[in-house]
Amino acid sequence: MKIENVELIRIRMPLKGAFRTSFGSQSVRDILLVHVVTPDADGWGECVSGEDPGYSSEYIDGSQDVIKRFLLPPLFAAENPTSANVAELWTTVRGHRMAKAAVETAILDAELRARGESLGEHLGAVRDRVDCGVSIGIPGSIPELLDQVAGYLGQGYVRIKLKIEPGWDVEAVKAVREANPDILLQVDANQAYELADARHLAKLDPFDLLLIEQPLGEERVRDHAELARVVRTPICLDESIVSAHAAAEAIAIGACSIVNIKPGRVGGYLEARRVHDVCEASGVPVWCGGMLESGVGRAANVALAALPNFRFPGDTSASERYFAQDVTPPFVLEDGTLRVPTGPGIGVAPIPEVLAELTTSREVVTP
Ligand code: NPG
Repeated sequence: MKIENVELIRIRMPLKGAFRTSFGSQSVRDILLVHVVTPDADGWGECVSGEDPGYSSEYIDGSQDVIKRFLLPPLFAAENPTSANVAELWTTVRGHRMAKAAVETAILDAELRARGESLGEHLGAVRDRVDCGVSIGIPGSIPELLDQVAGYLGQGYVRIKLKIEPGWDVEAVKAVREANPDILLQVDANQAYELADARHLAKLDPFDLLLIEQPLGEERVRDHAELARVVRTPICLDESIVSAHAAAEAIAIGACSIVNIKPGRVGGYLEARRVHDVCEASGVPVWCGGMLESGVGRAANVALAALPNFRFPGDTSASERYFAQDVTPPFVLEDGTLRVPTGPGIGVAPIPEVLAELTTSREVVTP
């Protein structure tokens, strides 16, 4: 498909409350939207890299630079760039999966809009609503945490995820579990522990957690397999799983029994589907992670989460959990679920006036 130009739009979206994790605290999202313009249709993608390289090595200014200097030129030079062949056009660009995912998604969205097919249909969605959980950052105190948990359960969220780090783990989990004996509960450490903490992490076992997510470093895949021998709570990997190949290897050595899929982290929705398939073939359930996306990224995540092997509720919360004003029409929680968009492509687009209001910079890249 011929690409006329690509707009790189930065939007500033204040979060309703600060979101603190073991790798930092965020109160505003600085989001890069990729808008691909073709003669047949426009397409949108959201780049999920953070303002700083705290979650992974990617960061938003770097992503924008890579897109402009290394990802777009081969697309403009290609005869017929499509979502199916962009990966081949980028074989000389190592890593930068979040940047690649944003551009690939915008191209895929344009293709699907041009032929009137939804992303859900394209990926193989099997349900029209997805179960939603909520991820709670590290708060100031246990009473504050309990209040937040009660508030989200009251809104209908069907699963709670607590961020943990050394010094904020067993006590917090115990308090939440005692106050809510029957809820689906899980924790996420974002790499904050060492294998030497195995016995300490095993203290979470009595609290019947669905899973513990990425307790050890991204590259410590074998150590996760060791940890899984000491801890009874199922180990889920996030940061370590950067591709379908990485998923297959981690599963093969027993490093995880559940996988969090984030399309940005693996380089796009097509690779995300391959991760899904590899896990399914191994009997490993997956769930959809979140990166505090605007409605643009959320729409595509919800479509992905409708695939059959997404067996746990995702970090796919409603727009109002994050923002006073989303850039698209808001995603609204209904009975603990979000509806999978059915319109062509990702099924939503930024509302022009809201987009204009939130925009902090706009760059048009032409062939
Ligand atoms: O609801 O989108 C959400 C947030 C879910 O906890 C969440 N995301 O490590 O998984 C994570 C974490 C994250 C947020 C990671 C922002 C990177 C950036």
